[in-house]
Amino acid sequence: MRIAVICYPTYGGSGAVAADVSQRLAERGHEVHVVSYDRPFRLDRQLPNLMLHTVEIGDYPLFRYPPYTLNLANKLIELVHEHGVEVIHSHYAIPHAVAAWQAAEVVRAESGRRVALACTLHGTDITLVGRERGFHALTRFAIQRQDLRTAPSQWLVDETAKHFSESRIQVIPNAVDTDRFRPDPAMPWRRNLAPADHRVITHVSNFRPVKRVEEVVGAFATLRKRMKATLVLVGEGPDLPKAEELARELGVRDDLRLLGLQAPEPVLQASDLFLLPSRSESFGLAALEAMACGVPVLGYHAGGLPEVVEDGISGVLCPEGHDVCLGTLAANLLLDGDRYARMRTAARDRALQFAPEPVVDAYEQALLGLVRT
Ligand code: GMT
Repeated sequence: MRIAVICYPTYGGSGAVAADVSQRLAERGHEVHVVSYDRPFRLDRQLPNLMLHTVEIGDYPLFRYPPYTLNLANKLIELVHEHGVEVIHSHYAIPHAVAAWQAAEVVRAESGRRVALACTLHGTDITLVGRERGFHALTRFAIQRQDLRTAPSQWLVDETAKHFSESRIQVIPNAVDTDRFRPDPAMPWRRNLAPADHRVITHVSNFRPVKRVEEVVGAFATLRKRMKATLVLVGEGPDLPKAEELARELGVRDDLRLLGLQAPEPVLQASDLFLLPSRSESFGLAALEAMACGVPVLGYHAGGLPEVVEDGISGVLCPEGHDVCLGTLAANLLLDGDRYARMRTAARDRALQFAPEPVVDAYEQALLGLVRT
């Protein structure tokens, strides 16, 4: 199969999934053309049949806002003509699904050739951005015009049905590379993250409002009253200054470590707990990566997280918005050594159920089904 994969290159779940699936499909012999405006952060394999095409962006002075979607559609048309691309797979609907549809229409009108369209809905394209009035009508149209739609959780399928009148969506969960994300008893980073008598509580994200960083800090401050602990934040984003400000207000600034952009594995391997208090996380790839390292996750009964974290077994879920509950139950867990040890094992076991091979099988079969029809 010859496939073009469109994704965002920036730190975030959709780019990570797109890069991982692209590389694994290429390893299986498919010709994969990744299309983005920069190199996706996890696209690090060199394979002769895996190509990256960056989209050149028009900068004519007349354009106050460069028309990226048009440049992207144009690039896709070129790829179909030059490489015989048979399927365009958009990761994140906006604007990728629209550009893919435009390209397919142009190719069909000019050469009568049919290019199949697939789109993986990831989260905020459905729950937030796609629902904005300025995007909704076109996003709904483009999603409905795809030949295949996938989403990482049943929860996101239901949200799409509710807000975009589209329910023909296959659930294909996120996967985690359990060799790369694995417990490391040596914990080489532990010493540098926090004093030896502290517990290490971690949150990894792009610090957008949807991540509720204030509730990460709130939960940590509750826990901190019961034990010595350090809150380690990995990543960058608009709400990161809020975290620092609130930590200062709550008197825990000295126990906050901001690591910026880092590969998360060594931090997770040195962590005791992972906090993810989003209200509308479609899946929670960051949580799955923590679990693969043997780190129990604390979050809410909200979004797709309960499809990943089993409450009381591989993590703990609180009612939505109750960060005091998160902090209290986190402290209770850490103070109960036996239960905590069982939960570490269960977190890793749960993550093993999201191994890459079956997930890539599901993508491969679904995409091949489009080419064969
Ligand atoms: O930042 C991104 O790349 C996309 C982001 C989003 O805003 O939709 O992440 C989503 O996609 C991931 C991979 O499928 C999921 O694991 C995340 O839960 C999801 N994020 C949200 O739904 C907030």
